[in-house]
Amino acid sequence: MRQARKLAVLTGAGVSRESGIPTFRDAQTGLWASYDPARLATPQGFLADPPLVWRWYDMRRAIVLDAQPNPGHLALSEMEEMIPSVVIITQNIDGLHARAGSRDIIELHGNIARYKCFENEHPQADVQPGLGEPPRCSCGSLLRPDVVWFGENLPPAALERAFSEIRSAQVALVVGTSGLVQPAASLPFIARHHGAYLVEVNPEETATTIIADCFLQGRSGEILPRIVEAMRDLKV
Ligand code: BV8
Repeated sequence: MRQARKLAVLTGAGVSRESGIPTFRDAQTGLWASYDPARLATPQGFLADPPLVWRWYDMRRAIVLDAQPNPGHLALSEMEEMIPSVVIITQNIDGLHARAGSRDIIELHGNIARYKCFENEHPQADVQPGLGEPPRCSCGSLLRPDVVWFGENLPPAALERAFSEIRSAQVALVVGTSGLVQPAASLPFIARHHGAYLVEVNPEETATTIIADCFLQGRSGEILPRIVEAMRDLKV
């Protein structure tokens, strides 16, 4: 990593776990325990019950806005001082990489703090919290969170840039993702195919571990700062 010109980092929900944001694998709790995220996070789920899905995102947004970047996010930001080019490709919608100071971030699945309308994707800035149901855009369409739902295409520019950056990275660091959701999950394979050294950080083995050159088993909030320390100690 110390010699890399470009480091590409792919992050999933696990990197925000130590900020108190549950991952998709974590069981839903409280009044949401009986709902399946994979069904709520779909256009069909939203159209079937707009107030329900709107309230689900309100609840998640409150957790996100209350959360702080953890040492894992901060370590990724510090790597920008030691490696000429660091690009963060994230599946997360919580905005914590930006709040940790990372400067080059590709949000593959959007951002829970942004809104757009369902029919025409008109962006909508200030939406009153706690409405209990989606307000309407000036065009009449229901507002929704500006995130990518299952069955929806990723923003083409973001996906194209992610493929391009991962192809030209000397090192790819895959942190906190189960590697199950496509097309993000194909990025580590593309990195490997283009000769990148693949490092994975996760407390558990995942679908990516089998192709990793180096699997650092543990929590990202503990391992990523140790990688930064090791890089600082290296006199290169
Ligand atoms: C697409 C935003 C083309 C919303 C998310 C049938 C019909 C339609 C589509 C499909 C289909 N079959 C397959 C598909 C494709 C589908 C897909 O991949 N499905 C999977 C489930 C099989 N993908 C899509 O639909 C994508 N679009 O393909 O468009 C298309 C169009 C039409 C029809 C077909 C194809 C869109 C996918 C994006 C969905 N939106 N999020 C929201 O958040 O509400 S995905 C959401 O779940 C997250 O963003 C994230 O990407 C994913 C969860 O993955 P992870 O981030 O990896 O989190 P996870 O909980 O899984 O794992 C956490 C990891 O952290 C674990 O490994 C754990 O060990 C680790 N961990 C825990 N603690 C720590 C830790 N790691 C480090 N430190 C710790 N402390």
